[in-house]
Amino acid sequence: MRNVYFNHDGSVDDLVSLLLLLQMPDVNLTGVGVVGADSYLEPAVSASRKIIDRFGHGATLNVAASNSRGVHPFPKEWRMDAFSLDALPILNESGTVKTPVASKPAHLDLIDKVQATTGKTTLVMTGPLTDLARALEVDPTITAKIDKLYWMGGTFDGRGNVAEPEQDGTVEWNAYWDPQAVKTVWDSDIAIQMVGLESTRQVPLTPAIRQHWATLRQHPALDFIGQGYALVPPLEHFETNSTYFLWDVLTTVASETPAIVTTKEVTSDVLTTSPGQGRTFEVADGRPLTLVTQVDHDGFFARIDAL
Ligand code: AGV
Ligand code: CA
Repeated sequence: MRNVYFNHDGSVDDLVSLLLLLQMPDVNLTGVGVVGADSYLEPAVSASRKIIDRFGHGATLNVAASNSRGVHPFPKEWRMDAFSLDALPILNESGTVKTPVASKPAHLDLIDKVQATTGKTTLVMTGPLTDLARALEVDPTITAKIDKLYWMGGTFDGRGNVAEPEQDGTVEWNAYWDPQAVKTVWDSDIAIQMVGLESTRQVPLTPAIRQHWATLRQHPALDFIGQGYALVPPLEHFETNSTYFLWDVLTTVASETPAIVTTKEVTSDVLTTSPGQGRTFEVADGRPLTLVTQVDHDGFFARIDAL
């Protein structure tokens, strides 16, 4: 069993990632933190609690709400999805929510859970790195108890996904929300596996994969996945700013099933000045990390079905 602490930011693929972590037989989920970055905080926390109730196989967890604030806010239209997901009937059948909210904010909850867990903890983070950066400032000794960080964010190919003024098109959104947090985590000695846009571009949401999930909707977990991904636009005729990829789900599944990805070691740094704030780039003598480069597309989707 591997201890995993999950910190996410409430978009559809973040919440599907939570569901999948709860299905992994070799994962002992020790805690969940939620930051209202690519979501509003209240519905993202609420949906997380309901997912644990409905799909957690009796896991006794609580959900920590973050009080972190970003530098560059996500578009409101994207953040609204958490309200729809939280309202899906499949999460609201029982009419009550059992999984409690943790007493401390997410960055302090992360410290508490990592320190209280016997052995090391793997961190899976599918939003900005703010809570981890703040945790490192409060208690730098947590690094001794962190096995590895799996992070969805950044990109090394110069093709960002932030279409906003005052940036240069090279930056990924989770890094852009809080560039300094990425730098703080890069300056720590935590081992990092990074899933950036060069690999997530290989797993777009498509009408075909939606259709596949539709045929499996007699399984409640796959029904939930299909309902969730009905809220966001697929890659159909051409890629737009809103086209949805399985960014976070790839990160989460690759943390448990490494065989679905190919990786390489890179050394890198993070830009914290404008334009290009949040850009991750390769540099000799930089911070070492493991970068996911290629995805076994069919193996990845098959693993989701099997969980
Ligand atoms: O940059 C990818 C990150 C992932 O953690 N998020 C969405 C995933 O949860 C931000 C994002 C980029 N493009 C988006 C995003 C889009 N078209 N819709 C919603 N969120
Ligand atoms: Ca996310």
